[in-house]
Amino acid sequence: MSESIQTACLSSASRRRWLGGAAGLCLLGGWQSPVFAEPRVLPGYASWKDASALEEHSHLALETRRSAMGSSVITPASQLFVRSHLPPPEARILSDRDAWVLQTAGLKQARDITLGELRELGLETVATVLQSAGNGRAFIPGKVNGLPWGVGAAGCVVWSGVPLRRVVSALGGLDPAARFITATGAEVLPEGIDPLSLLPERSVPLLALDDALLAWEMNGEPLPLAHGGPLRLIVPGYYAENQIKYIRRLAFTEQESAARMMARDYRLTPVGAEPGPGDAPLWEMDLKSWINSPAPGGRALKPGPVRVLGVAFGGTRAVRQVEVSVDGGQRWGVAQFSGPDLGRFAWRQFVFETELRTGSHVLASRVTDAEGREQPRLRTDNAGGFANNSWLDHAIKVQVG
Ligand SMILES: Nc1nc2c(c(=O)[nH]1)N[C@H]1C(S)=C(S)[C@@H](COP(=O)(O)O)O[C@H]1N2
Ligand SMILES: [Mo]
Repeated sequence: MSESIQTACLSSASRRRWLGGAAGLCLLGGWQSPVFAEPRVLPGYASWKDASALEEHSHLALETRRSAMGSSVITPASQLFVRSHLPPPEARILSDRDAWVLQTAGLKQARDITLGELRELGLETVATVLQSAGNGRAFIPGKVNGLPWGVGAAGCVVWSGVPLRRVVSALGGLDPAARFITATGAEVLPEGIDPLSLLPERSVPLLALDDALLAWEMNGEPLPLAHGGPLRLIVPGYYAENQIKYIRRLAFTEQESAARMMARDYRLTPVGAEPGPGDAPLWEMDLKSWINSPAPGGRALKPGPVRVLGVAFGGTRAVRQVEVSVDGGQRWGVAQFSGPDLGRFAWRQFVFETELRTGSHVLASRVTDAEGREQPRLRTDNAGGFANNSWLDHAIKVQVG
């Protein structure tokens, strides 16, 4: 663990050098504390969140604790993880939400359009899993670059906004050359560095147009700044990195963005290789499940009946079935779903009732999606430690008696 904490500290420090006093920030940012230390005062932009539900990796990286995952499908905003590469724009961008201006390009009648105008174009609501591609990295042994997220760089959220298709048709339709949807965040970039090195910009393939939204509401409330208010691109079923917060520019482009966040980062780069635009981008999420309760490494359980709870999702596909094993994956039993089905982009909560005898047990869960794909036993290693959906890596050890 300490190794990955150090790694995260270095990369975070280099990103924040422009803020001045990188080393100092590293010390102040809670880095010396063990990963599961008591929460501190949350950073200002997230001060309204429930500190007891969150683990602070840095001021710009808050993870939902496993114990706060709950069992009622939707993750409350107060407990949802946060990840940003740069400090968010100033809070005053929320003072007049309808006046927010979105620039557009790659449309026949591309023009600036306000959030107030977007609200008139249509409304759709969708529940999605918001999950960082780095979620599960903490379970990879050895040194892996990036933050050591456990299971809590993920949540299930209801978004409301305008379908992107409606925006496209209102602005005259697509430029025929368009192949990607490229979104840019509104953060203020530091001066004196190559803007492409920090530009919060990602591209997704045009086929994402079918499901994508420009959202202004999250779980029934106006979108908070921490999660991209006043307006965020939501690409259901895609890793969270593609869901650009405080979207300032929406472009239908012939090429993928040249920003480092797209060209080098968040790709499946082979271990030891130099990342580059030839590596597969982290777009659609892989299917995945994990157990939230009982908690791994907690107090010993009483022998007898145990209720195993967890979450499962299929990325862009619905969940068909979840199985649970209490013997490290030798035998599996089918779990029940415990909450409502909010559609193929949401997660399902599952419950599995079993009996455990005195001793140590390895509990695992495994999801199968509607097309019959099964969550893999092993992860596919890659340089960034991304997309870890191995059920074995996510298995937990519990003590009984
Ligand atoms: N504008 C902008 N959008 C962004 C980011 C960012 O730094 N800037 N970070 C991305 C990353 S790395 C993740 S994991 C998700 C996190 O979403 P959340 O903070 O709402 O949980 O936002 C993505 N969208
Ligand atoms: Mo992320």
